[in-house]
Amino acid sequence: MHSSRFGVYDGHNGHSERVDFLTNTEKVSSKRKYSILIGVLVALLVVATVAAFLVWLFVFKDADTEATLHKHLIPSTQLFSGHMKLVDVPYNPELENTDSKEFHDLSDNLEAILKETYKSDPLLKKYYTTSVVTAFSEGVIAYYWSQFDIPVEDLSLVPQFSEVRVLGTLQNGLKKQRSARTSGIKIREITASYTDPRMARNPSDTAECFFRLEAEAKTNTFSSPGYPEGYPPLSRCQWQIRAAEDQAIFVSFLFFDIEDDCSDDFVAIYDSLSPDESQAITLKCGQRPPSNPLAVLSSGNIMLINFISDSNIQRSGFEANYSTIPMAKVKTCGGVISDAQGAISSPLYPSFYPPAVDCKWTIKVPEGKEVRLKFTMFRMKEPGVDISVCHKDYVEVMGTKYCGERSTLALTSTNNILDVIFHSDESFADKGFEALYSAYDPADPCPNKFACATGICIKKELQCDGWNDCGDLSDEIKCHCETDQYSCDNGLCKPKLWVCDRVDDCGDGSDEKSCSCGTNEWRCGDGVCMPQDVVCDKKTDCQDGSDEASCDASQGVCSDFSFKCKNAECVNKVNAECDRVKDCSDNSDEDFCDCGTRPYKLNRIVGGQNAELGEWPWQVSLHFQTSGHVCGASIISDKWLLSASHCFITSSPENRVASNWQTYSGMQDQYKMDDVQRRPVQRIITHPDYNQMTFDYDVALLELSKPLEFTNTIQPICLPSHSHVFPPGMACWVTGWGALREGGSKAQRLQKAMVKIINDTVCNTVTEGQLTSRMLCSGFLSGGVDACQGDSGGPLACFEESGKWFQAGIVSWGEGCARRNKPGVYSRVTKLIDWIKKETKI
Ligand code: 4AZ
Repeated sequence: MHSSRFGVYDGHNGHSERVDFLTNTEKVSSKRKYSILIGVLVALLVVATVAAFLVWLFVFKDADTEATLHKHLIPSTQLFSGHMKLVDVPYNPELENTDSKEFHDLSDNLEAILKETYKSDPLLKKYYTTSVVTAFSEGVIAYYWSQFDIPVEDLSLVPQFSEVRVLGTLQNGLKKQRSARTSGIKIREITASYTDPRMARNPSDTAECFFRLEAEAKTNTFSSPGYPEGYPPLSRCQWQIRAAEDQAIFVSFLFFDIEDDCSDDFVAIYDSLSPDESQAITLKCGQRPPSNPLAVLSSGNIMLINFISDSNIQRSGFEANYSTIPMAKVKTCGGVISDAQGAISSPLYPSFYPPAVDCKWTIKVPEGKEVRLKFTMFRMKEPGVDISVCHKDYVEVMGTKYCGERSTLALTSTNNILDVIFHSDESFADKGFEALYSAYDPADPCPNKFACATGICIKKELQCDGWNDCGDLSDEIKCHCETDQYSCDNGLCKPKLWVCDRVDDCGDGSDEKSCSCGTNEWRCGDGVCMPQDVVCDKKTDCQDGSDEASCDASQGVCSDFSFKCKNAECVNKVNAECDRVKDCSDNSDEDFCDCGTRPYKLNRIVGGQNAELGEWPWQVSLHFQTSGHVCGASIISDKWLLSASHCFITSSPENRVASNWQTYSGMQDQYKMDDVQRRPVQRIITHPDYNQMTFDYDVALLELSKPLEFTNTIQPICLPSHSHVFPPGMACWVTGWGALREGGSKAQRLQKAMVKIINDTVCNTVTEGQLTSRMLCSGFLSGGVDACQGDSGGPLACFEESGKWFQAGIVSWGEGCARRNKPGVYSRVTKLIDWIKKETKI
């Protein structure tokens, strides 16, 4: 039944024939001989077939696979670029013109020298293809690249094509040339560094995307091909920029929108006229908001910009301004400062500092005082730099070098003089730094304030509040713990409610140390111990559902904590939706996942709670009649916003009328409407179970009269599934234009605050039993950070490992704002998601 067509019974007919044949043997003997002959022939045929098969298998098949293999391998091109300093060659401006005879004569000559030099190395000689001199600048400096092509069969040799080998060969060649004292061009210095072959340009090929620009004091503009409609795939463009000898070149990108993966598309900028890695200023891709433009500066009077695109993803490209800045201005930095307070910054801050600059500031305050230096921005990041050594660009203060990216850096001097040294080398530049300095009295460093060990001053109330305000914990050690506080092993005091909540609040684990449950017990997320067999029994035993949250063993079994696929399958994995892993067989866990991402690359400024443009692209401001901003909301699709019912169900029936509301998406500043999309509200849907007394089911949906157009600053946030877990201790962000303090006025600029998810038992205790399962707490029991009036309806956004932002809560209520033991209460989106989906059909 199972295998009747293809299997072992196939020989059945043959067998009966053979029986027939045998039964006829006695009848005709000649017929028998004839049969034997046929048998032998058949046998020979079989042997021949087998032999042919074996020959094919071992000889031709291998050859065939090798050929296929070669088809998949591609020859390798190794490119090295650099510059040469020429001796005794007078500079002729005609050399800048690649069509001139002067250019051709000199470049032909140099290309021949390069070719000749590579001959001394057997490997380089064998695979050498060409060298091209691309430009000359004062000095005289010649810029070149050399190409080596390695065929597929020799790919194993590729690692031997190193910078050391190429440079070594070139330098040996120069030495020989010098000692031979031959006539002709003398090369004094040469560099060679490994270069992406896509960067090689041939100046004589006029069809290529190649531009020569002359920078001047007046600003001029250039842009990528096809801007702003979109650049074509496989673009290879180059801009050679030159300026007068005493001028540096400043390029500022007004608009920058390149594919996100820098291995496909990128802009590479060099402090040279060759794409020499050792003189790269920076390499960038992605999108940049106007608040964080890319602006770079050369150290000399030349700059090279390469634009490479490989991908088919259509992006607008870039538009850039270029101009000159007198070299004297660029390189003049540092000096002696004797003001009591002020600011210093790296040259041209917040533009990139130029390569190859050194500055020294000597801050001198009156005798008896000391200097405090607080960095408000510090970014000097460079690939391959160990930030404990900082051997490339750095800031040096009191013998210590600082580099990389730092969010909190504050230093104090030991006497009345503080030297600050800034150094940038030839390659890679960055934003640099900005720092505030001030004089202080060492006997009373922070009048009426608490002095952190870092030298900064913080409000007295912040000392011993369980929160690290100084940044180095110095405000939290040597504290006398209050009765409601737990005394950590490291001397910190933390609210007792934080003990055994699975978050290491002390930092040394002591608040979570003695909380383990018995050997046969399971510890729920809220610290409660349960018998081990409650885990994955398809029943929720822990209040936070942690006993059922990740049950691999019960794969496919559906519980309240499973992700339910569209085809009714269940996935028992924590936060399966939109995690870029296909868990459902119909992939429905990865459907509708175009959400929760920020298109803009953001600038990270130290401290401050002002949000950056595009940082929270799902945030919406709801304006009521002529009152201006009243509530927040979040974008969940192009037609729907999510907000809180209490914004609409108030004592005034006017609040329920859709036409009384306006929505503003893409807004950062309440008084700036650039790129903001205003949409009237078509329909307000409040939750039928919303309870005005308890704030239970505090959720509302706003249908827009016209869909939003998603942009860099307008994007939807991801909604969590019913089973999504936001564990206690998770750091999430609340945003809004609400009051800056309790009873205070509303913010003009969008504010952001990091708040931590608080476990439900603690939350229920501190809210005196007012918590329902449709609510969650987030904030700090120590107070100080919270949502406030006017933030209502806005999102509590949490960043998941999958790289997407999910909305865990909707700002709902709280006792005052930022009070101790009174965290913010939010509507719990996971408990309201079914209603949201039912109403919006998203
Ligand atoms: C309000 O009145 C409000 N601290 C919102 C949030 C909080 C308090 C009040 C939380 O809209």
